Amino acid sequence: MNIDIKLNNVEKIAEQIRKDSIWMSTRAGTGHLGPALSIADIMAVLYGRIMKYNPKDPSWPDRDRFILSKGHGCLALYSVLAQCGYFDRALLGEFCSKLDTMLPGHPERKLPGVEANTGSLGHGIAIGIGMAMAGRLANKDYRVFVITGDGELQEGSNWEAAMAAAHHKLDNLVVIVDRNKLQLGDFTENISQLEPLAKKWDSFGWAVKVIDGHNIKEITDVLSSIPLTRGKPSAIIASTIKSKGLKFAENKVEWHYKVLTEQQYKEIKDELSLEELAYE
Ligand SMILES: Cc1ncc(C[n+]2csc(CCOP(=O)(O)OP(=O)(O)O)c2C)c(N)n1
Repeated sequence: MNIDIKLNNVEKIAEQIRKDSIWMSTRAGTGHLGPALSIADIMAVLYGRIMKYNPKDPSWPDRDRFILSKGHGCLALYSVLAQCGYFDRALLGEFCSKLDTMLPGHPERKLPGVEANTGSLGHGIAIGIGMAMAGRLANKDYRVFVITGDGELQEGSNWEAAMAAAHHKLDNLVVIVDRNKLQLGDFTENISQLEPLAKKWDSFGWAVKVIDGHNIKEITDVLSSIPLTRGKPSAIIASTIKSKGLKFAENKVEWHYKVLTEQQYKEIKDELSLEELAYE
């Protein structure tokens, strides 16, 4: 089936990702909220404007593939998949609700629309390489999009994968680095320096672009011009703010794995037009 679905209001998709992520994590009393909020705008553009997919046929062979390598940011993925119609929105209420939930704290392929089980950091690019090579072998023109964290890039496996992708000239592979400059317990540059990050990707043979990861136009422009260079994989370093949209949590390390109290939720509920926190 050749269906190319486009949600039409990308700003609204991003806003809904933020609302759903706050709602799901507060309701469950757990989850990685800050890491989901930093990628909301990128996810909205990918699913609203760029990728081709068919929620009615999640395994459609010609679909573009998406891998959330920083699997802990899955609140954003769950929201956007629900918005696309991969499953009923009511399922969002099951986030981390029981052991065998379809929406655990890290994404699993049992949920329609999830292409890879992730959460153990450092594997998404290598999985993406496999998909990109399979596409080429099958003469398909689908693209593979991978979002990694910046702290995640401290895993050596990423650089082994980066070398392989360039060697195989995989210009159907796109890595988007969520450059929010924070990792689990500190700023990345205090733990293990990543800069000059763009030069690193360039020296590994990738075409590189640095963008503002919250500017819908910039994100759209760069993702509309893939491959950035023919014969090279593309690396997009998206400058973002961890917890973007939740003012008091923005750029604060402790919001890596912190959620709102019910009281805090009530206080911001009207300002952000959030849903009631219903528990049934
Ligand atoms: C292999 C592995 N080591 C450690 C962890 C624990 N862990 C979860 S999130 C995280 C920090 C990730 O930081 P970053 O990639 O910058 O993502 P951000 O949360 O800032 O979006 C760590 C170390 C993990 N999930 N996998």
